[in-house]
Amino acid sequence: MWPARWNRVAASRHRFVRAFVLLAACHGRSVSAMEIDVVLPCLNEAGALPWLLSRMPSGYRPIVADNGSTDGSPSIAADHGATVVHVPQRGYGAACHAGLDAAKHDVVCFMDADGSLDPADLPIVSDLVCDDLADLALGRRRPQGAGAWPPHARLGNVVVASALRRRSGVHVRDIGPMRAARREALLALPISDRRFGYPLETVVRAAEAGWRVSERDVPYYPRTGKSKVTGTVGGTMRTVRDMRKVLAS
Ligand SMILES: Nc1nc2c(ncn2[C@@H]2O[C@H](COP(=O)(O)OP(=O)(O)OP(=O)(O)O)[C@@H](O)[C@H]2O)c(=O)[nH]1
Ligand SMILES: [Mg+2]
Repeated sequence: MWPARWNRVAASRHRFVRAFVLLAACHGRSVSAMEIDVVLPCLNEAGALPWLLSRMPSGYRPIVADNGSTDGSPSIAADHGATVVHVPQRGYGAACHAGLDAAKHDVVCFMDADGSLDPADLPIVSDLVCDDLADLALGRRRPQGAGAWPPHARLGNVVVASALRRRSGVHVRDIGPMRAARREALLALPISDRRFGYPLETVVRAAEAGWRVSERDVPYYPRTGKSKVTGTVGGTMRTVRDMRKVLAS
């Protein structure tokens, strides 16, 4: 007969091993089972990629999901050690989703490839998931310096966040581009948007699935290169349209 005491010893050993694996994953140790994928949607970000990819914390594996760049972004990304996924379908969400499909590790992060976020800050967000404090962790953008986040984009974000609160009961102040979650759980969410509604739909579907959604402050810098979305009227209107569609769904 297996003494009950041994069961207790085996159970506490299991808990210790699991805690070690989670801890090591969060701090980016170099064992492959403890690595974290970082999906970087990319459309002509050649100017930002070298800095960005040199700033990945150890254990964070960049996947550049390229949306048909014409400025050499894919080869720059590969030269700087990233896995490159070529995504024929245009759209921020299409790029994010193809990167997620290519990810292998248990925890996956997302962030823009335009130099507006520092990869060194990824653990601020991913630790919430690794430590099992959240199922979906979001980085709340805190602008650093003038031009990091234009006033109309900030206002739009406040409106979307309060509409999300009313619709889904999720209390977040920003639907930001830095996110972390567990890969298999994310793949199981029915996210259909493939454009700029993708981050919002991720939060909406996560809330519907009963996920714990949390946010932490992350610094937000002026992007490298020319603004494609928030700095243009057309880009802003497209984003508003995509997000309204998600909120109405
Ligand atoms: N605009 C756009 N960005 C894409 C696309 N596919 C991938 N991306 C990438 O998605 C990320 C977010 O797009 P950004 O153009 O930075 O959008 P934004 O942050 O809302 O606005 P700006 O930085 O002001 O242009 C960047 O890393 C882009 O390179 C696409 O089809 N359109
Ligand atoms: Mg940007």
